[in-house]
Amino acid sequence: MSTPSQPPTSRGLFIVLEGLDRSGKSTQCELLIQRLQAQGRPVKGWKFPDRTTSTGILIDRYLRKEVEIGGEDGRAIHLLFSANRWECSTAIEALLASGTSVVCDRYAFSGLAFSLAKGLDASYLVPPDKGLPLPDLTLFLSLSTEQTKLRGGFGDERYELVEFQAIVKGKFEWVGEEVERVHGAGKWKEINAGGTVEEVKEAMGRLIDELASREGGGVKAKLWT
Ligand code: NYM
Ligand code: MG
Repeated sequence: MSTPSQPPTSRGLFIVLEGLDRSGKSTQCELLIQRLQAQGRPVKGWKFPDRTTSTGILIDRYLRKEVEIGGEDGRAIHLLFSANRWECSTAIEALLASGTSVVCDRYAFSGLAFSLAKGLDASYLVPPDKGLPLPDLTLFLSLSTEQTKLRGGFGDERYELVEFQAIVKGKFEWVGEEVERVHGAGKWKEINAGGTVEEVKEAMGRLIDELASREGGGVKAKLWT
């Protein structure tokens, strides 16, 4: 007699939140994790740069301006940010495969937007991230430069300057178009982050519920391929 077969575990959803500094990503990641948990989905939060890994410790020191990595030329640090993602990619892939959803605070799209803002070329920046797990959905929390200024509260880390963030914002727009060009419409959604915490949470929740009802589980695919 054959044993009853187990229903196949559905793959977890891979959801990324992107946006400028101070756009409310970290708060919304937390709220999204709670929402998915309440729906009975196993879920884990992740954050890039992951400052806890070997490369992440160095990146953390770079961002806090304790060390220089390649100076004005942004290529070395770009590769390090990418290496930081690769360092975690096997663990993320394993979580997704085992049915755990992953909600990620920044990913390769920040890597691309911030390095483009330094003047580097996409043809150099994209290849290192090629083949990383592809998010099922990336939500871009969009805030005007004026609103960013009003929120203030920028820290002392590198890049936390209103002028630079304005350049990054423009680059994120291009990155979003590129995601849709390569991976199809619907993989990148912009959310107005100018509303209240509750409003942003509801707008995001609607998109995630729609995604979950459409896909059930996530879809295995690779970034930029
Ligand atoms: N950042 C983040 C990059 O420049 N490249 C990357 O690949 C990633 C993931 O690091 N200003 C920048 C964006 C942020 C900074 O992020 C640190 P956070 O979310 O403040 O820890
Ligand atoms: Mg920050």
